Amino acid sequence: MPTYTSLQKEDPAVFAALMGEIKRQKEGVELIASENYIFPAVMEAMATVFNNKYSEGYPGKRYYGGQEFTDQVETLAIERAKKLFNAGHANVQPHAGAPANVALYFALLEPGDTVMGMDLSHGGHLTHGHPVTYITKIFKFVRYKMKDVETGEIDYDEMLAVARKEKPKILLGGFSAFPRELDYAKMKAIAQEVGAITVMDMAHIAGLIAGKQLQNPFDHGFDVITTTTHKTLRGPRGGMILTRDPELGKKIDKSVFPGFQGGPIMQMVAAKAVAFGEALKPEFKEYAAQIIRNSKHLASFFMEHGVKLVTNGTDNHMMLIDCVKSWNLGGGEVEHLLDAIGITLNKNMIANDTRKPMDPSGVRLGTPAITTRGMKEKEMEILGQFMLSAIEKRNDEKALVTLGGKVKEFCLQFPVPGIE
Ligand code: DSN
Repeated sequence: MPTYTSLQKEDPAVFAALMGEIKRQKEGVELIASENYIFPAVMEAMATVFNNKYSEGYPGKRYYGGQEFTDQVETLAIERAKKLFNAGHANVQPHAGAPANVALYFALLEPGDTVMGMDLSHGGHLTHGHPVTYITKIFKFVRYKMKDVETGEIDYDEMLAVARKEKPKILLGGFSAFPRELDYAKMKAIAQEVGAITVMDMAHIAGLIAGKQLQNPFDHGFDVITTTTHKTLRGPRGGMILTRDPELGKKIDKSVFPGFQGGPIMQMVAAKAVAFGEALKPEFKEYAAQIIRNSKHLASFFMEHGVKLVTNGTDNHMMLIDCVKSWNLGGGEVEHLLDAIGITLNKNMIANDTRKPMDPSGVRLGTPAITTRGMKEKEMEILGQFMLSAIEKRNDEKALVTLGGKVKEFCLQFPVPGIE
């Protein structure tokens, strides 16, 4: 672990908060499906003097001098990203996932154009056109949904019917709360019929695609992929846009800079290069496979113990529990209860939820972070049992304190990379 000597001396208040967070991460179980522990080498790359450099433009075409090494590092990130996802073009400058998606909309659309994405209550993401986001003032968003919430099957017939009617310019795949795979080939066929560009926001599953455990949308003819780099990929917080089409690549580059962003955050670009290098190593495939094995195992454990999972299982790293059907509790209550014993997950709306976003029926959980700590199937059962015990003993404060102690003791056996 870094020593943080200067930080401790110059800013004890921030140092104290950092020490608190390190302790929290070591002693607790991280089940938020979008979170992970970054590779130690990625963390080192983030805290570097690349921060000091302005590098507007792209490698070989910058506005300021002194770019020998920023060009090197951005080129490494681009080439590794292309290799990892079998893409022809990569823009590694988006500061995060939301800016990547917004820059992409502006690259491909005119104001008033239509995007068709997954219904937000069925697992879609805020940046796919939630009414609270400003992009909905500029573009129109229409929806597709699951046909069967018991299996998670998307209603592709309805998708085709709506696409014929609405003529979207983009048919968008991707989600933040959907435990199943999309049928990319079907989506591509629908998009082709109505003349739409196919885009997949793979943020949640990027590491599972990089590790060859889930399908790559490019293999089914998708035109563009957007992603974050810090979830299953274990990279720095940031975004990326990939395509195989050189003309789309030019539009995307122009949209990211100068259309939407200013200077790239070059230490994050360096860290992305390191993360992609890690994901190209053979052992990353085994890591990605273990994430899914853990997720399926925990899902089966829950279902064997009478817990109702939305879509009755999972194909990826995450699952959604219907807390009302499982225990007659709200998702917020379950989140709060588990937080108290050191297990972190998030309340989440479920499909056709009758409750409100701040008090929904479900919780979402995922296995990327616990897999990074080295936990396997046996540990999934221990964790699942901790959760069920907490729910069973929710009115017994003393029992919960004892349980919290056991969770901490269990966690400390699995070091967090980079802060051992
Ligand atoms: N906040 C992330 C998630 O939890 O899915 C994505 O925006």
